[in-house]
Amino acid sequence: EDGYDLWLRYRPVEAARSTDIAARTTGIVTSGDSPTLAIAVAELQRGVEGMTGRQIAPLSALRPGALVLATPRTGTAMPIDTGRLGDEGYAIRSTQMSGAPVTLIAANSDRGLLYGVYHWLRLAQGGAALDRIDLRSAPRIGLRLLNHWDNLDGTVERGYAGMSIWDWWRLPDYKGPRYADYARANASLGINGTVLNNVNAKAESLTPAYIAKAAALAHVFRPYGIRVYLSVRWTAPMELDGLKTADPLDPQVAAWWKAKADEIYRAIPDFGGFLVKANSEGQPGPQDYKRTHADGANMLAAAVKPHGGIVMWRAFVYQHDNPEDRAKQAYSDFKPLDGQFADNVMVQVKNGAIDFQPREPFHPLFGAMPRTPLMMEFQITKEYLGQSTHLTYLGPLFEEVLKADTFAKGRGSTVAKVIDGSLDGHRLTGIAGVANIGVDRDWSGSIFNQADWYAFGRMAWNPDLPAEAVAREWAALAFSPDPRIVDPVVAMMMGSREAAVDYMTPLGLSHVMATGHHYGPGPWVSDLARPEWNPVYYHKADASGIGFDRTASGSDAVAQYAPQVAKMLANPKTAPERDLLWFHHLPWSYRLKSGESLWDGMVHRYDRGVAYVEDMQRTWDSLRPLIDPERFAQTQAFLRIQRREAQWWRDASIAYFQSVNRLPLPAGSAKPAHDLDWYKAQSFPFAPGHW
Ligand code: BDP
Repeated sequence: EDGYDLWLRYRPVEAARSTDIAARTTGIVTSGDSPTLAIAVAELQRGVEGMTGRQIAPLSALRPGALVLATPRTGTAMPIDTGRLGDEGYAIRSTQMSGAPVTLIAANSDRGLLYGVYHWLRLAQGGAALDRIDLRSAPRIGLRLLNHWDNLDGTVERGYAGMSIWDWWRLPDYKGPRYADYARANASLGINGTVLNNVNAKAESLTPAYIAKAAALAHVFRPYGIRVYLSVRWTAPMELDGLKTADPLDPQVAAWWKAKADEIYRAIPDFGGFLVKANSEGQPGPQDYKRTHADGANMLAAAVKPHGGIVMWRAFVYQHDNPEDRAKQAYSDFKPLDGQFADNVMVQVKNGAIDFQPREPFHPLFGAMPRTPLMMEFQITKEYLGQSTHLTYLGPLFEEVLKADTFAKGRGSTVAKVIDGSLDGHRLTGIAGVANIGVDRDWSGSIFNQADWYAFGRMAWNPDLPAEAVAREWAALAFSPDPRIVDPVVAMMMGSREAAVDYMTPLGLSHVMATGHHYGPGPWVSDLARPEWNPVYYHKADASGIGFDRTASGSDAVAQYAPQVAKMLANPKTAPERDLLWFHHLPWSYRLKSGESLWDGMVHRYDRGVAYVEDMQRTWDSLRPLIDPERFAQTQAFLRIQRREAQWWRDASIAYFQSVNRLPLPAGSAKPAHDLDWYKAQSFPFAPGHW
């Protein structure tokens, strides 16, 4: 058990359960012979054989206990109406066909059948009853994508699970087995697209040689229902073919992109489209030519439009020398462009307005651009949440954001409804997760990080799924449905992200991580070239108080939210306490809802975060008899690292803020282990993930 098998482990089940599964899998009835269907059948065979030791054969006729895979095309008379399942949905039902009790998986496409098969296998592995199934499921969001920040040299930006799984050098000739395993894992969650390369893109990914490499991957992924997309570098026409400009309104530039799109589609007929990071963190873009993001996006959109492609244009922008609060800049740039984007453009917005912090209020663009389909961008890789070793399950973060109410059209205008298109009637919908995948045997840098990939996929399919239900599913699949494992593991997971918030950035603090690699605390950093790169810019702590005033007396970022939300946020008494210092600069003596002072409350949260990790250690240790040794030992060692680093975060933060406010610690809270200079002197020149 080294984690390679993810949640598709199919380990032997106990005798009674095995008999039960066997009775529902006397054979497989299908018709058609597409590669996708072949994968579905092979997966069922693999799963059932793994769980029961029995091989199941394809049947030519119905038999009691058969598994039937059918679409309306196959001509099978089905007791299921597939009408509203769309292209990717499925239904599974325990039913009778020709007098025989069977399990029917029905869909409108073989892709839908594949998703249905994975669902059935999830039930079988997860210990669910298999004799009375009656369910229907269709994805709420159309494009469910991973974004790989993988570089052509094999490194991964913010990757903590080893090098890239794309072996660009040996592609297209050598297609290692890992590519199909990758596709299989994604298909099992309903992920249907992948952006292969880093948003900080190199022009070379658009050369004929690299297009051929991408095409080889697309070929492997296609039967799994996964399309490939590419990130593009804005100045590619200049860098690759010597054009004098990358001005989006220049006809030669548009012609270059059109020809490039045609070339890509010749190699990859179902190519998904382009992802673009432009005019952001030093990347070139249309603003370099005094054009807007819409001008840029629409020019690319025209190039892919004849082929059915799309453009995902990122709203993660903030400008050098722009004195405006960084949290406001994306909205300032994009809100005025609402209604100006072509109909095959989506604007991809990070969940919060700064950058994937342990906690951020939802991005004010959600709900503010009704005429533009907005995509969600979550970060699955944990750049700011403990990287590979901390156990910080992201399901609750995803859920918190998706459920947040924008009030754009009154109460209930949740972020989920913005991105699933229902709020504003968009048919083009999408969600992206920045992948946490690398060549590590366990794919994600730790066993528990696999749960974040899992949760992203499941919640992309259904953004209303509660994080806890997803954690239960995952724990049952990753370990065993045994409640003696699932209950404590889920309990650990569910509070783990809040614990990281507590020991890193309590009460709405943000971006206090060390420079560059973002590993560990650096709240004192104040000497970086751009003001908004410095932690002191974000916390604004001084002798009298702490926090970023984003009300009317400060940057007025609150005004970017709908009026009800803005009003609620503008008052420290009504703003959620968890976001307090994001929106308010307050005296250290400010009274929290608990009655304690802001400073005491901060310290108590740091303490609570550390204590939570200790609790997780105790829980995990108690599970030793029930967990396989390799995964037990990895998690135990990582929790030890997390415990040490939580303390480090707490102590360094307290030492620094105390040097600013000179206040005593509340009774019962221990002094930091070292003085502030010791924390400042720590350096990590080879910390992974920032290349
Ligand atoms: C930040 C990362 C940086 C990425 C950037 C982005 O620190 O490495 O390039 O976001 O999303 O989180 O473009």
